[in-house]
Order: sequence, then C-alpha cells, then structure tokens
Amino acid sequence: MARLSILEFPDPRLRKIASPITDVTGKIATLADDMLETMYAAPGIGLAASQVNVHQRLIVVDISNEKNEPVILINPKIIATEGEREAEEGCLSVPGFYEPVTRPARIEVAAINRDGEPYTLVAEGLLAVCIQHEMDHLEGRLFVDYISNTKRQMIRKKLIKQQRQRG
Ligand code: GNR
Ligand code: NI
Repeated sequence: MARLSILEFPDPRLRKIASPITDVTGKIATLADDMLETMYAAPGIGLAASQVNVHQRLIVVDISNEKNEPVILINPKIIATEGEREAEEGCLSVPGFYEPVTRPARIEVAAINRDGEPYTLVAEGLLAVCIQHEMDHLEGRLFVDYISNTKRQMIRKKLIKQQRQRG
C-alpha cells in the first residue's frame, strides 16, 4: 500500500479526460488500494484516479462512518437519473472551499469491480453526490466549474497563493 499525492486546482492535469480501462490487471487493483489508502488518510469520502495524476477511468468511494465500506468503480457509467438536489461539495483538489452544487438526486451506475466483473449500483443522498463528483473528475471537471466565475477566480487566487507559500 502506498499514499499518493493529490493534484490541486488549478493544476492543468486535473483537466485531462481519463481513458477507459481495457484490462483489470493486478496493477489496477493495486492502484485502487493505494487510492483508498490515500482517500482515508486525507481524509475524504471519494477519490478519482485523475486526482493522483493517473488518467484512467477509476474512482473509489466510502461514505460509511466506520470507513469500512470501500467501493471501487472502474469505467463507471450513469445509466439512469432521477430528480434534482442541491448539496454542499468540497474537494481534496480544492482544499478548504465548499459550495452548493445541484445534481440528479438518484442515479443508477454501471461499473466494473476490482475482479473485473460488471455490476450496477443505485445511489442517492451523499453517495450519489460523491459518485457524480468523482465521475466529473474523470471528465476533467471540478465542482468549482458549477459556481460563478468570480467565486472560482477567487478560489484560484487563494489556492495559488497557498501553494506558493508551501513551496
Ligand atoms: O472528501 C470529499 N468530500 C465531499 C463532500 C461533498 C461532496 C463531494 C465530496 S468528494 C471529496 C473528495 C474528493 O475530492 N473527491 O474527488
Ligand atoms: Ni474531488
């Protein structure tokens, strides 16, 4: 297991579109494990491979309080949505900022698990928010893309300053 470093906005690498995974190898399973370790350590409730500079379609989530319900989604695809809901979002790649985002309230997702088997998942509430947020990362999209340009520019400036101070 290894802890990976997380890219931060406005790093242009967060804008890359991830490629489908054609073969669920041991390497992919190891990457998923490393992403889970990185996510738990952060701590966060989800992580997309894009955030650790791997541009392949893999996300991990765990919204349980005990942090013992990891879900790995390879090549996730939303096959149905229902309703709309606004929820406050944050992002490990946009540390310290939280803004409301409106998304479908309920989703059905098709994906592949770490054994290479296809499955579907119905999600609502926080899990639905998190999966959609992670899937956005695979498209190079961030939650700040849903807020005003003014707010996004402000966040951008503050993060660049923070990153400069950290070196
Ligand atoms: O840890 C995270 N919390 C969170 C809270 C509300 C909506 C989405 C998220 S995902 C975020 C981790 C992250 O940045 N994943 O990409
Ligand atoms: Ni995020």
